[in-house]
Amino acid sequence: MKFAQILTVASGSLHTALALPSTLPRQQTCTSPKLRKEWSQATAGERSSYIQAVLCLATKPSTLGLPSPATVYDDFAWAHATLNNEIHGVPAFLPWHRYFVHVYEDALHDCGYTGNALYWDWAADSGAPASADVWDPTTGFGGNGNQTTPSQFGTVCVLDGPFTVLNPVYWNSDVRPHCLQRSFAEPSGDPPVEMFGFNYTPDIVAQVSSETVYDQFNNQLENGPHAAVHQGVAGGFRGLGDLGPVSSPNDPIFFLHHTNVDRIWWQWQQQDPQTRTFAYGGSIGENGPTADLDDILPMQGLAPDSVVREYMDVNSAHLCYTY
Ligand SMILES: *[C@@H]1O[C@H](CO)[C@@H](O)[C@H](O)[C@H]1NC(C)=O
Ligand SMILES: [Cu+2]
Repeated sequence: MKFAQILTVASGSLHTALALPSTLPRQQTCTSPKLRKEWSQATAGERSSYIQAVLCLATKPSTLGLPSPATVYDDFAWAHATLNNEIHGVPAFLPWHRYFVHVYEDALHDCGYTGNALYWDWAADSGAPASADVWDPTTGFGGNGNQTTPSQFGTVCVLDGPFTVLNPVYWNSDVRPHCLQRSFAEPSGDPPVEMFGFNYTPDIVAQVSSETVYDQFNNQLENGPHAAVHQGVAGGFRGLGDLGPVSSPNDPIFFLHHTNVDRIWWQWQQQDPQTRTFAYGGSIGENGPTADLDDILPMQGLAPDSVVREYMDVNSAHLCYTY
């Protein structure tokens, strides 16, 4: 089933996919990789420029031809939502999201940001995630949504910070404009920890990273700590925040979260670069075909479709970054 869907996409976009042939020799090499920093390690100027660029995305009309009032900001949520089955629960989860973060970084550059993608090291903040620097109302992304509201769609609006002005258009792939929604999960467990912090501790990241087989590692990272952060930010009892549904790029924290997921994959690759840089495989869906480095990574027109192989090595000329 999933293979059929992927084939449909592949045949529709064969020409764009071939625009990045993996067999041609590279013209350039990666001599000075760009450093991706943790949010709190970025300078005040970088953080503020990053936030301004995010706001700028929401002022540009959609480049995917989505109907007004959709903006470039919405293009990312829409592309992610419509590709849901091809990019989650599959081996391509990690390389697809690596490509997606890279495309977003380019979009921020088009909006005046000169720094690199930044990440939120949620494991470091897992003891008290709601107090993390990233939620700061003046230097960060603002905090929790309004938790005194009735539990209905669109009521848990973020109350402070730079993103209260946003009006994301999509919820899943439906047109349902709303203010940015967050609903931090209430403290639970013993001792109680908010936002399911106990599910993305440094110990859990270390345990996931001890998996030696790519497919097992990819699965455990996606379904374990990656999913827990989505639920922790969005899954409080007052209602679902924007980081919950498949339109999750609606919450700008998505990209800091996924850059951190990418960093954990990079660290795993670095443990044995010879073997692991191109370590890939597993089946596409239950009893599906075997995943291959030549599988298509569709990008819905945000950027040319590519292939998995192009997004395995961060030292490639077109990625060229480090953590
Ligand atoms: C939060 O929601 C409540 C109930 O809907 C509302 O009365 C209040 O004004 C909201 N708070 C803010 C700061 O918007
Ligand atoms: Cu995703």
